[in-house]
Amino acid sequence: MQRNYRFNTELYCITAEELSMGRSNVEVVKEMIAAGVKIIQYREKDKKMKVKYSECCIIRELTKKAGVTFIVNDDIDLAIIVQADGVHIGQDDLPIEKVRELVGEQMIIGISTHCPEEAQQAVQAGADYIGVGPIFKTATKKDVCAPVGFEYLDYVAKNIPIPFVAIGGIKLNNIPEVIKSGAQCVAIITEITTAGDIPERISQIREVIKNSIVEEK
Ligand code: 3NM
Repeated sequence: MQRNYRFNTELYCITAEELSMGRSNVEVVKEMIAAGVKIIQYREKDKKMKVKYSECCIIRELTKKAGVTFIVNDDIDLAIIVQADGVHIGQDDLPIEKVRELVGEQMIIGISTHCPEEAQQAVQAGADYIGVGPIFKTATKKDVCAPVGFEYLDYVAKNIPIPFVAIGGIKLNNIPEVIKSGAQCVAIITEITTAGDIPERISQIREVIKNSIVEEK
C-alpha cells in the first residue's frame, strides 16, 4: 500500500540529553518548539523505561499543544502508550509489517536505512519515511556504519517514492551540499542540542536550508 505521509518541514529534530550541555530532554524540546520546529523525535538509549515514559508523557503534551509531530525512537510499546504520532526503528528491530500490526494504520513508521536494498525493502514493507545516513561521520550514534556519502542520498532522491530524511554529521557548514544532493528534509542532533542558544541555531539552520533551496532552483 502506498501511504500518503509527507514531511511538512525541512528540519527534523532529535533529542540527546547527554549531548545537551546539561539541559534536560524536556527543556530542549521546549526550546525546539519555541523555535517553531514541526517534528521532534525522542531518542534516549540509556535511560530506564520508567524515566523514558515520564519524559515522553510530558513531551507528548507539549507537542500536542503546539501541533508538533512527535516520534519515539526504538520503543514501539512506549510510542503506543504515550500516543505518539510515530515510531522510528532500526534495521535490527521488528519487521515493519509486524510493527504496523502493533501500531495500527494511523501511526507513522520511519526506519533508518544505509543502502539501496534497505531503502527498497522499507518501501515494500510499508514504511512512511526512511532515514538516509550517515551522510557524514558522526559520533552521536554508536555502532553506525561508515558514512554513506552523497551517492546513496542521490540514489534515494531519484528512486525512492516515499519521504526521506538525510541524517548523520549534518552541520551548518555542510547543509548546502546535502540539500543540493536532493534532500528536502535534514535530521540533526548535536548541531542543535549542543548550541548555547537553541532557537538561534535553529533559525540559522533554517536560513541556510532556505538559501540552499533557492540556489538550487
Ligand atoms: N542515525 P548528529 S546517524 C541517530 O545514519 C542517527 O541512521 C543515523 O546525529 C543513521 O546530527 C545518527 O549529531 C546520529 O550527527 C545523528
